[in-house]
Amino acid sequence: MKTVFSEDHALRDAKTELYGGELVQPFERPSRARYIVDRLRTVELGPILPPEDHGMDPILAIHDADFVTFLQEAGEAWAAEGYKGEAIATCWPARRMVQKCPSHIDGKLGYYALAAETAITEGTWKAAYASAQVALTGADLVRGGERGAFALCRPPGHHAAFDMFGGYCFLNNAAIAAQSMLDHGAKRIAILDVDFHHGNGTQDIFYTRDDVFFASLHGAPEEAFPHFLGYADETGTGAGEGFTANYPMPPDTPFSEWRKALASALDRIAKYAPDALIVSLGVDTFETDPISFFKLASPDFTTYGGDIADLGLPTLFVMEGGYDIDEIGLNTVNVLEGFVGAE
Ligand code: 5XA
Ligand code: ZN
Repeated sequence: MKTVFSEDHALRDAKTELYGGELVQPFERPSRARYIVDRLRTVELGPILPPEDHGMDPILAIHDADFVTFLQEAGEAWAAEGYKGEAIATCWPARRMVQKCPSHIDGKLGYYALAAETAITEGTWKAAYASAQVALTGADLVRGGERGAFALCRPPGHHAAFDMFGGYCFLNNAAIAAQSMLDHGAKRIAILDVDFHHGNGTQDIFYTRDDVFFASLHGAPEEAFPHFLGYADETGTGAGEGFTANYPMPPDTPFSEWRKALASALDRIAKYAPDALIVSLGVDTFETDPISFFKLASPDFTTYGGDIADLGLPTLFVMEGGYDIDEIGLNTVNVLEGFVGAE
């Protein structure tokens, strides 16, 4: 299986994350990608290719133009203010307040942020742009006839909505790849989100549409980030009614239960009969992930990679979360090896 990867991911190197009331080293850090690349090389999964530049159009096909401009300018605007730390949102247009974007960088951050853990830094835009190009190049590979491809995206994307960033995400790589496939002739695309966290951004982007089926397996929102989306009764609206499927699960969910939810999601996807499948691949479902609460063990990742392959669809894996640095390479590549082994 081919992997697409950009060294520009390392430009996303925030020093702080607001976690438990402290500023800590971000869980989403450059070494995550290095561990995955090392494992890809160890098992010789296939060539690792650089992305091709598709420009801004595919990004603007998914995201609000003013939001994208904000992402491009926020690092500089923050520095110009003379603040000492990294750009973190501290106020929001909460209930019964005006939903209008202010001109001050503090107001802009609050307007576009869905959470406060994610600092914007000088290199963030370039890394996010490269990450989107990685996903687009992966989509090209699958369109070109590859049975499976891996877009090693960093920063991740599934929390990024039409006009919101947060949860370590800035541009929604999976959504951008899906739209690109549709724009190149696909009629229907399915996105399966197996990250521990609900893919609120992806759901938001496609919630009213019937040309993308979105299924997410995740920690129940009562207990887990992003907390305000991902309930089972969210099923789409308007033309999109019935094209979103959510599988929230409680703390300590073991693989046996998780796999039942996966089987149900795969069954729904098979009935949808998409032209291709995009997997938002997060391995923070791992039993010792530091910020999650499912109980998958390393061999389980291989098993479910095989389950996904059994669908028989052209499949693009897009990297999302996973923070047990020691095991992230093993678990991620186990999914891909499980997929390849079952083809
Ligand atoms: O998939 N999303 C993540 O792994 C980020 C979670 C951020 C929690 N504050
Ligand atoms: Zn996650």
